[in-house]
Amino acid sequence: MKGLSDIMQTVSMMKWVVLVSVLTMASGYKHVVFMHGILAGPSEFDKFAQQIKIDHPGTNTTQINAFVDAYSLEPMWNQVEKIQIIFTQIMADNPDGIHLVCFSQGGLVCRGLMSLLQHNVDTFIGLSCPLAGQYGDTAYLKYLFPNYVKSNIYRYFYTDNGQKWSVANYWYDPHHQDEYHKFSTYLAILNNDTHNGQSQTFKENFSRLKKMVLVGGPDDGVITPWQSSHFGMYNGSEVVLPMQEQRWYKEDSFGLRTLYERKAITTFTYSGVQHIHWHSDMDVYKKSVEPFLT
Ligand SMILES: *[C@@H]1O[C@H](CO)[C@@H](O)[C@H](O)[C@H]1NC(C)=O
Ligand SMILES: *[C@@H]1O[C@H](CO)[C@@H](O)[C@H](O)[C@H]1NC(C)=O
Ligand SMILES: *[C@@H]1O[C@H](CO)[C@@H](O)[C@H](O)[C@H]1NC(C)=O
Ligand SMILES: CC(=O)N[C@H]1CO[C@H](CO)[C@@H](O)[C@@H]1O
Repeated sequence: MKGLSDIMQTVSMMKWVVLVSVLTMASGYKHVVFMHGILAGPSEFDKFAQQIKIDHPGTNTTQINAFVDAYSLEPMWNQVEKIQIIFTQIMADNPDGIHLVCFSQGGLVCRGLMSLLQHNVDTFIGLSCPLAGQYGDTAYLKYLFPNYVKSNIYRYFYTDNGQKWSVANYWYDPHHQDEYHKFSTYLAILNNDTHNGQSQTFKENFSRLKKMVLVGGPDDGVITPWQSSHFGMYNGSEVVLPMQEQRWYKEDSFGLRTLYERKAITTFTYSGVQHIHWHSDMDVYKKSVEPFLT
């Protein structure tokens, strides 16, 4: 009798296991990939990754474990080229699409991936990413380059040697546009500010994105101008112009306008959130992350 009840118990457990697997498979939540920011690593997204598994049971997540800490200062194209190997595998495992949540510099890594690859990203969420570049005196800049300030660091950043730093690759000095055009190997290419043979392919690939969620705020303290998180940038008078007034938006140089006209872009502005808190702020998560990861 004991044997039979054991068997019955095993059978009912197996049923339960099968049921759970079916539910997991049928959950339909897409795989979520998290990309960390500068001088940091995958653990930056521990909190959101844990929470999304609770809120959306069955969600599979990957926190990209590459270019961690000091390695995050390597040139952006090096990062994109290596991370695309991990990324391509995840996309192949998830033919129905994935979601991408990126923080700070990580957002520009993600922009590179989405331009370079025939990707299947459904939703890209950028948490305070310098998407239109960076031009500001910050603690990071002071720590890394103590002999420079924002007004003169172009002299180093806009050189072949300077471009060996990730930050230099997306440095956007509104007062030194000739040098920017001449030297920027990353942002100027992605924006098609510098003519390059791949611009059409980059645009087609980027436009595959179904939804883009842009998150930032005036108390960020690092991303400068903070509106760069919404694709805004300074003009030559250091007045911030929204994306709609940027040349690359008007000419739809990389697909941003295509997305906007498709009503695929949602922006969020939060006050009181400092840069290092975006990836763990539960209010931000509840309103701007969780609802989009379906
Ligand atoms: C989660 O994703 C990884 C990477 O694509 C894959 O190797 C793993 O099998 C997935 N796990 C589940 C439960 O789907
Ligand atoms: C920057 O934009 C402001 C507001 O539109 C304008 O007044 C100013 O002339 C612009 N500066 C340059 C250099 O274009
Ligand atoms: C990129 O810029 C060049 C001019 O420099 C232009 O011919 C080309 O059409 C642009 N590409 C896109 C996708 O707008
Ligand atoms: C529309 C599209 O997917 N265009 C290109 C994206 O990038 C790949 C290279 O990974 C090209 O082969 C595609 O043609």
